[in-house]
Amino acid sequence: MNARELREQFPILQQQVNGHPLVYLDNAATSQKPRAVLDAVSRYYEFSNSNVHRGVHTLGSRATDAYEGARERVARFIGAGSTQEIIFTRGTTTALNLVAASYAREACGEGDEIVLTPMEHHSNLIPWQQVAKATGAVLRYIPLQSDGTIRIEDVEATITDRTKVVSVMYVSNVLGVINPIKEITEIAHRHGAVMVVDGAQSTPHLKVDVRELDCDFYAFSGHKMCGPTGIGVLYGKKHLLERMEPVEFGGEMIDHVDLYDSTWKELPWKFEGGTPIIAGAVGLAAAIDFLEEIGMDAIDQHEKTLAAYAFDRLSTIEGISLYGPTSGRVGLITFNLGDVHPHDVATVLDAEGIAVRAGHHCCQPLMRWLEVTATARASFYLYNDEADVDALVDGLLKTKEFFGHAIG
Ligand code: 7TS
Repeated sequence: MNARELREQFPILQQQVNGHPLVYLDNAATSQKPRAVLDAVSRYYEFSNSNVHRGVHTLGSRATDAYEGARERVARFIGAGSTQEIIFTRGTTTALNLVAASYAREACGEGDEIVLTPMEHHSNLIPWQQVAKATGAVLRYIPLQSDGTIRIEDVEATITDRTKVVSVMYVSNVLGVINPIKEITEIAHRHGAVMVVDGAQSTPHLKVDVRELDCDFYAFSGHKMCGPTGIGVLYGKKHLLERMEPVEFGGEMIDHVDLYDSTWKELPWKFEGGTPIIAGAVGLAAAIDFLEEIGMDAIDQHEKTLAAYAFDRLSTIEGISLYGPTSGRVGLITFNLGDVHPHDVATVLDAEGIAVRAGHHCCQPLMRWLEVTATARASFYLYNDEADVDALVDGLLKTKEFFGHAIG
């Protein structure tokens, strides 16, 4: 896999920013889109655009075929057993909220437990807080080791027969750790709980097989994996989705409507009220084609090698703090440079054309656990290479010079 060659397929990455070639290292927030995805979306609008599932006319059939074809593509990509298990959503956040509002509100009662970790993104935290408030369920947290990893003994000790839902991120957007989802799922199932996986940071980077993980629900976003914004997926096991009530009601999701009562379509459409994100689904399918042509294993390997290189190079900068484990991490590195505020770090880097993120990364409880208010983060994707890491290191050395007094 040649990252420099791949980069040529991303028009946005060809520009200069502040007089420097753009070094885009904010991929955990959103990835850039290759020409193949941009073309698929514009081709859809130029050739097939219509509403789905209702038009008898030719464009209506083309749009429906494109939309339902995208669902098949997604099902194959994550190893789902059936397209009925693939619900298109706006993204990970909407998918997790759907499980919380539909499944968990029904399944949880007073004193039942929902198990999370302190590293969760707000999108996999607040929906469960809301369920707890509404049902009287209690939130319990699997503790973290000092390097941010999870020990199976602690998972065993936290999940009990009162646990109804376990919801954990596969990959942390701050620590870069890969959580032992398969093992956690096995423990959750032993206690009769369902396992929800926040796959926002895993699906773009690792080969995912939901049946091998055996998780009950799995959520991810298209925009972090070369697809458009506004499209995401909730995978759910069919027998659970069948039991669940929709949370959005209206057009597209109904079967029969009376003045005083209505019935719903079958899976997956009962969860897709309103005109769906058709062009988004088409773009996501094109993104999956693009990723699989390169190969998820090759992408994973490339990013792990790059992360190790970045970890080594950044470690040599005096005064830098790197968060998360030293090995077994995905391609993102979260750091602070002495007492310099991460927003200042990001501003100096931006002047050099280097895009990194600074802030709490939607993980305020994890920031408290790390005893910081914010961090900077460089996150890589398939088009990044060692030259980008070198540019980052040079930029950080400049930042250090600029704020020399603040670095001990
Ligand atoms: N879960 C994780 C682990 C995430 O990293 C994100 C987004 C989400 C959920 C929410 O995804 P959305 O597509 O529904 O917004 N993470 C980040 C980030 O790290 N920086 O910006 C967005």
